[in-house]
Amino acid sequence: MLGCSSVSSFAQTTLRLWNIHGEGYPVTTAVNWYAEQIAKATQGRYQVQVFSNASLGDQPSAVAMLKAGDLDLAEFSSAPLTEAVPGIKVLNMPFLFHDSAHMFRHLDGHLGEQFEKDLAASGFAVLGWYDGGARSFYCTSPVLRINDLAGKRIRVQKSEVYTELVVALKSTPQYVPFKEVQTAFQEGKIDCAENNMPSYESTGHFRLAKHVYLTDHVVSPEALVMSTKLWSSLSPADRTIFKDVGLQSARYMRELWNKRVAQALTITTESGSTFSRMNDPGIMIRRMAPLYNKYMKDPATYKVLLTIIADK
Ligand code: BDP
Repeated sequence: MLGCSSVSSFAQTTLRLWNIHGEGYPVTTAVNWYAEQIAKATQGRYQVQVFSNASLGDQPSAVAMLKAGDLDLAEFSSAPLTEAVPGIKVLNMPFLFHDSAHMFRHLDGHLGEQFEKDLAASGFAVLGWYDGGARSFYCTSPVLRINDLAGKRIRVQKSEVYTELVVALKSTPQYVPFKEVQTAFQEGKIDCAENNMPSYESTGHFRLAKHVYLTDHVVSPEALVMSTKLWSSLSPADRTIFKDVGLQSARYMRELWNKRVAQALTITTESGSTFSRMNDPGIMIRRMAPLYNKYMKDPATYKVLLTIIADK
């Protein structure tokens, strides 16, 4: 947080917000909107400076910076958050949420409150849950059935659940920072990656890995967060402003998201990507048995899993 006295009678504080995506991506549009609205709602007492495109470092380092108080705000996917807070690991579990609507029914309710408490205890004050959509695999060679993924080097985010998921498919996980995936494809270091369709398109991965295997294996959220260090220094009135505007930005982001998914499908199809949908999800779900067994036994996750499964 940079405190600087302004020429006017009140102090102005500049906050730094980290974001991995480029201009025009739903997350970027929503956090830019957040910055504008915070300036308005606080009559300029707070200015949020948005650093997009991971210009301040990759996601795991941004998580560390936020925890250390070197960053004030960030928009993270659930993978690095689950590394920091084991209780929310279920947010990356394969085939747990059917779709974003199912996920938000939980996140906008009791479960979301519980996750927010867990995250706050680890240094992240959640201001809004954003949509991370449904993730699928895409490869440099055709994938028509699950067994075609076996033996492939698949790029994943550095996270326990994603690693286990790929190992359960008899593939090799490769940890590559998001911004380096394109080069890894170009240099032949990976055969596949997995992501939602807006990221597949916005990163240009679709030009290098044309074969999409539509599995929707993980439906997960992202979150706009503030460091709890900063949060606890705010007045109650300012906390309300930061949270309310955060919730509004999340609603805005979710609307933008749905449009962007459709747009990404059109762009990638027109450029020659091929899509094959997994015919029998049951086969992949059965492959995930080691993960379900593990997290159903883990005291940090089993209650949450049961709550979601009970309300499918
Ligand atoms: C994108 C997320 C981003 C992640 C990225 C990844 O929006 O936060 O860093 O996936 O796979 O969908 O690394």
